[in-house]
Amino acid sequence: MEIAIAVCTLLALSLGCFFIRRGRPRSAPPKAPEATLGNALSKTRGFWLQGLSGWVKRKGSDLGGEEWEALEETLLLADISLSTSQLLLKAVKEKSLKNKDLDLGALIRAEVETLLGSVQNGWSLSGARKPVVVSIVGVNGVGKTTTVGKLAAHFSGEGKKVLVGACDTFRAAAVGQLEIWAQRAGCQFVSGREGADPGATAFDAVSAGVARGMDLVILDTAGRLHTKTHLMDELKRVHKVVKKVIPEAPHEVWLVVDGTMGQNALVQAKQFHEALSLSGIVVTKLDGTAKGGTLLSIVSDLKLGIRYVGVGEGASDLLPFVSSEFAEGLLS
Ligand SMILES: Nc1nc2c(ncn2[C@@H]2O[C@H](COP(=O)(O)OP(=O)(O)O)[C@@H](O)[C@H]2O)c(=O)[nH]1
Ligand SMILES: [Mg+2]
Repeated sequence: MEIAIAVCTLLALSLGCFFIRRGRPRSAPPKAPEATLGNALSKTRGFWLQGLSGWVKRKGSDLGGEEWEALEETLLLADISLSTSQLLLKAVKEKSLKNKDLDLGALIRAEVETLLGSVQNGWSLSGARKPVVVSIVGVNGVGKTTTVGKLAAHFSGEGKKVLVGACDTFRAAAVGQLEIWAQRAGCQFVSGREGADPGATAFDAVSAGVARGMDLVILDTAGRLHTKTHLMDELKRVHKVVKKVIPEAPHEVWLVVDGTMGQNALVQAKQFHEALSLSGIVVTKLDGTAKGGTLLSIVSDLKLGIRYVGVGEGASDLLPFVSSEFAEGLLS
């Protein structure tokens, strides 16, 4: 008897659960946030607004010397170099005396935008030269191959003829990784054998780019530490070889830096720029970091434009850099 009651109770309970579940509206799977600069900066913004929370509503004209120093320290903690934070605050101080009504939050945001706008950011593929050769350089693991793949997908999607060259011939896996991106992007692909000379591969890729009438040739190079002189020399050689095909090439040399690295990204940018005379920067992994402020120092200290930012691992997670959007995303 007792067993029968227990079985009936269990049955009733499970039936009840079944109907309650069915009755409940199904919740939609969580939607990934849209790939925008503002969304990618959410962690950095949180970090900045937290650090600056005591300041943003204040007026610059009310601040004493020690308070300006404390504000400078706050900016240093937000991954801004000393020279950049001094430059920024000097301008903020001057403007706050002229515009006594404006609070520090508005003034800092305006200065961030001015500072970022002082260089040429973003990029467009102009039709005048054909093919345009872009060399992608940087240390290991920063996202070079992924960026090459995203760029190929973007410009192929615009109807441009794109060829990618796998000059990272140290590892077979690196060549294979780029080949997969090229297949997905529907673009052309040139590689050397594993262990082939990266200069020879670059030569082949650019020659094929000319012969096949490509609009854009993107060279993916092997990662190297900025401190290893012989590896930096190798990159110089790769660029020299490319000039045998097109004397002005590579037209663009972009350093990819990992946005999560903070001030170390600035150190890398300085040394790569000294060795190779960069024409622009791509900052990746901005989606997962609170260290987006580093970007300001790269622009301000090195006068290098930010071409694109990586905001995820997918093909469409590459955004052109727009200084006003960045300033708003940082401090809105
Ligand atoms: N979250 C995120 N991950 C990225 C981004 N760019 C690259 N990655 C990841 O970083 C790792 C290294 O990328 P890879 O392109 O192989 O770096 P490489 O060694 O410089 O060529 C891979 O797991 C990529 O998926 C980005 O913008 N955001
Ligand atoms: Mg790679």
